[in-house]
Amino acid sequence: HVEAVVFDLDGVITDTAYYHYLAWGKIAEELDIPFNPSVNENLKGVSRQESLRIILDHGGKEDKFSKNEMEKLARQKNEYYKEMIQELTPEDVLPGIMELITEIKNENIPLGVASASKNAPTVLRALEIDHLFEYCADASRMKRSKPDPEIFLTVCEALEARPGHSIGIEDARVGIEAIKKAGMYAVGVGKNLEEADLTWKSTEYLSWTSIKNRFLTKNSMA
Ligand code: G16
Ligand code: MG
Repeated sequence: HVEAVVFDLDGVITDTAYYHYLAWGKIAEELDIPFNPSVNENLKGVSRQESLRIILDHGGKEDKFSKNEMEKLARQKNEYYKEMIQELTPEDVLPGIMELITEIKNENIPLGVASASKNAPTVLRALEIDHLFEYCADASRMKRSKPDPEIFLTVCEALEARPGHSIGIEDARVGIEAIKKAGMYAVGVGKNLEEADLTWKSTEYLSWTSIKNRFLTKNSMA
C-alpha cells in the first residue's frame, strides 16, 4: 500500500508563484531590471537567494551587489510577499486538490509538504488546510535545495514512510528530479516533466484512483 503522499506547495496546492512574481517584480523595478513571466518560470521551486541571483543575472547585474545588499534585497522581497499572501483564502487551493487530499485522508495515508518556501506554514494556515498534513518540512533547515532529494527524504522519515513506498507530487522539473532521486514515485503537474512516472496537465485532472493504481502496478512489477 501507499505509505505516504508528499506534496509540493507552490504550483501544486496553490498558485503562490503569482505572488512571488509580483514581489520580485517590485524588486526588479526598483533595480531597473527587466522582469517578465518567462524569467519567473526559472524561479519555480528555487530558493529565495537563488531566485535573486537569477534575476540579477538576467539584468546583467550579478556582480553589482555585496552579500549584505543581496540579503537586504531578499528580505525586502519577502516583506512584499508576506504582505501579499495575507490575501490568501481557502478559495485559493487549486482545483481538484481538496478532493485529492480528502480521498487520501479517507484511506488514512499520512500527508506531508516538501516546499522550498520558508513561508509554507503561513500559506497552509491561510488556506485553512494546515491540519490535514501530518508534517511540513522546515525549508530553513534544509542544507541542499531541490533537485537534491534531502527535503523529500526528510518528510518521508518524519512520516515513518519508506521512500520506495511513497508518492511525491510536483510542478517543477527540479522537484521531479528530487522525488526520483529520493527513490519515490513521481507525479508531475504541468508541462516539461518527462522524468515523472505519471503526469497530468493541471491539478484539476488529478485522480487518486489512477495515481494509486499506477503506483501499485509499478511497485508490484519492481
Ligand atoms: C517556492 C517557490 C519559489 C520560491 C521558494 C522559496 O517553492 O516555487 O519560487 O522562491 O518557494 O520561497 P520563500 O521565499 O517563501 O522561502 P515550492 O517548493 O513550494 O514550489
Ligand atoms: Mg512548486
